Amino acid sequence: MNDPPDFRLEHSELRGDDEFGEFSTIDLPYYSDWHGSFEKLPWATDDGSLAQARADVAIVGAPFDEGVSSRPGARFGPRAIRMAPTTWGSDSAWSIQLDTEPYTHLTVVDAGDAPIVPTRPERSLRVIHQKVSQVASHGAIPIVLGGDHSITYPSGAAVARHVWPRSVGVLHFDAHADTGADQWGNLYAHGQPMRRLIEEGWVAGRNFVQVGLRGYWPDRETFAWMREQGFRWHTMVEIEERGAEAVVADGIAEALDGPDRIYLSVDIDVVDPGMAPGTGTPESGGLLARELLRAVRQIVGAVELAGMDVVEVSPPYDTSEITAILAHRVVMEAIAALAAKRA
Ligand SMILES: [Mn+2]
Repeated sequence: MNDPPDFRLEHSELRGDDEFGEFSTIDLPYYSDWHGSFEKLPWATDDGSLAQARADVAIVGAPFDEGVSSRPGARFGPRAIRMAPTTWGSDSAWSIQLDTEPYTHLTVVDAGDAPIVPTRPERSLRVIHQKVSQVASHGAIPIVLGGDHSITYPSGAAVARHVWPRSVGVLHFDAHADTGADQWGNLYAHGQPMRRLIEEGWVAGRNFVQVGLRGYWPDRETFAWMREQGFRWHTMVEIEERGAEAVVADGIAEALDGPDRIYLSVDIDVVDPGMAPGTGTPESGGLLARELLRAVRQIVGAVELAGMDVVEVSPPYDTSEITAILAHRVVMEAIAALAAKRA
């Protein structure tokens, strides 16, 4: 049996002894943790409470935006998504789309934020890896609220490590491929996470499927590298021509061509900036909000979900909480689709 790959950041010489427990909740930055939980769900933030909760799903915040290449602010994403307005009390939530009560069939907790502090990006990515690993080790499916897209590298690696030696396919919704070699010399910024996951061996290139690509980045060489790795991608042009549902059905089959479970990564900039303005690198001509929500139901209803993230919500650029609400509903659709399968 092969050993799981190496999570390269763990070998940094600058790594402290107990980074994860280094700061108390009170010492963490003001935008982290101790605001309201997602959907007012119970907190289960440590091993004891996670063991007791025996949750099916655990929300994890990753308030990190030191990987952005353009406009920052995604560190405020977890707080905004948790606080997005709803019209229901969480106990009585009822999915009209799926005809189910999400919290009747599923135990969901909020595991709080990974203990991230600003100015130490590599440490932040390590503690995200540790937090997602912790949640998964207690049997809960982690749903990570970003944060910029850098967090998919430590989060996806943690989920892949947890299911090892079985493997995950990745479904990645994004305007951008995020497969750049480096960003101004940084290997771990938000344009690089997918390349790190492939290079370190957490996911096979042929099971890495991207949906919604458009615009002018990355460049031709990067797409050539993706082709060499066996990546499959579906551009917005293809979605315009074939429709989102048919494209997503192909994506599911490609991601599961080998692996038996899925890591779903949703960059909110896959949606048109008109419906998701609060993001750092908007790209015109994206999905409709309803197409993304339908895709999440389609995917989670059809596959075994091993982990998920929703990233790149940048509240300083948001208007009327439009983007935070959409990200919140993306999470709700996943929870409701998991519940509908249980019902
Ligand atoms: Mn992205």
